[in-house]
Amino acid sequence: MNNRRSFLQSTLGLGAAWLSASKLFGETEQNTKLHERIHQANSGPAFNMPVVTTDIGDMPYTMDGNAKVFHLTAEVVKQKISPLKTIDAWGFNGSAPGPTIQVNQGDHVRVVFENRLPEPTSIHWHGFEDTIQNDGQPGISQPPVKPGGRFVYEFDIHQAGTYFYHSHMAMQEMAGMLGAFIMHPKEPYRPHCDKDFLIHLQEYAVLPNNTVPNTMNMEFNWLLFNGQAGPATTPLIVRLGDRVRIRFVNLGMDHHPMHLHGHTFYTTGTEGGRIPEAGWWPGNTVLVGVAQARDVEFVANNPGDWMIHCHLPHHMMNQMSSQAGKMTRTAGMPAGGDMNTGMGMLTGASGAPMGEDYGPALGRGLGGVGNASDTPSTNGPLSEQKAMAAMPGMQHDMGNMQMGQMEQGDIAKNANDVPNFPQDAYMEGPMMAMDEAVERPENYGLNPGWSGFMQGMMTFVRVLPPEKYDEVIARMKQAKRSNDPYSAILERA
Ligand SMILES: [Cu+2]
Repeated sequence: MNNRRSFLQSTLGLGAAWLSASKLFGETEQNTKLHERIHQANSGPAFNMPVVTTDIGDMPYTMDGNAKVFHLTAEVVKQKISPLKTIDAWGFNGSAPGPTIQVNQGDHVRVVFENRLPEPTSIHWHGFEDTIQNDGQPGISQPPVKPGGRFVYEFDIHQAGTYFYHSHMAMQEMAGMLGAFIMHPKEPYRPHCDKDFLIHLQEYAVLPNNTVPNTMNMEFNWLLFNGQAGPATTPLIVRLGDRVRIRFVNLGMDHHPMHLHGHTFYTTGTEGGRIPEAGWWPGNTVLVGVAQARDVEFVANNPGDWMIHCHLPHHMMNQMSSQAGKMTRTAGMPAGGDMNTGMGMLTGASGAPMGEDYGPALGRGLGGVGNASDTPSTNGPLSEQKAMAAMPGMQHDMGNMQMGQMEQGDIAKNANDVPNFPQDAYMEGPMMAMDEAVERPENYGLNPGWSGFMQGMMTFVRVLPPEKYDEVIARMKQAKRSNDPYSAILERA
């Protein structure tokens, strides 16, 4: 709009606000209101709100002279990604993704990196305009950092925006070795945001009876925000009227169209930093491609518990794939196979995932409901009882699940005669609810049973009226969590 305004101002001598310009150009009233909302909120003194990375938190630093010193350690981490699943990921400082580093434009930053993994690695600083010596390409710009080794990276920060750090070795990256690096601008953006959140988009392929992500697999069954699969993701808590920024970061294998309910946002930044205001574009879905960041901003003016999620249907589920073969009926993936076997491409070879002895069972059973060939797979059961019987691993872990009952009338009497039944009947609903298992202050007051309908890359933006907001914030403070990712907001509340 700035270009158009200055064009009008210089050629027509109009000193008027762009609002009158929009009338001149006959834009719709709805568009005008939208622009007012996004451009006018928070006209007071601007400041940089610290970024909140839910479920992950920040990396602490110490000062050495004028240098901010961070200690970044690559290591194996045991991470609970859902009440039903704990995995062995490779991450940093105890989590995967690693904690978020936050610095200011103009800072001098030193990162002391230590490798506690059993193989060489190095850290790439994604998007940094710095010297080649600090770029972290193993074997090219620096020697690989051996197990037990260290390497010191040193930066003068002159950029501003959403940047990343990650291993520059592909499989390590897929094992969880990634994190965010926020450079706050010297001159705060206007209008400033009251809340600034960061969400890492990540996917893992982990077999039902296994804890180790298969970094070669191209089919993913765990879809995560900040290392958690819905409903274990922590909602973004905002006060009605807040101006909110969300920074989506994608260092995975798939692209993710991120969709927000109930609001229109503007895309205001990329992995290359801030977009000039005239270039912001509106939407409710933004595609976050691999290696990209998308910063979106909106005024949270519509109260409610609004979903924010990846819109790829398979990314709105957990364990949606049996991967290959009847994994629920075997002790797990045969170990020690060659690469082709491991990729699940072979048919016919004894022991291969798609071999005769396993039978084809990708996805749901296709043999017609109720006939003998429709053997239980993770998403092809015929009844709730059979669904549970077909998932011994889940049953085993199900102590905390509420297992609400399906009600009479939930399933039509002739359901088994209907082509394509079941779709979501035994995958989403009260029997999948685990409100208690994922209880936390941020979930206070959600619709009971909500968790039965939330899976994969999903959480809420909870736009709360003042009293409800204060109640939730009070509960978050009471929880007194150490290294609380929300501390920047709690300190200001
Ligand atoms: Cu997705």
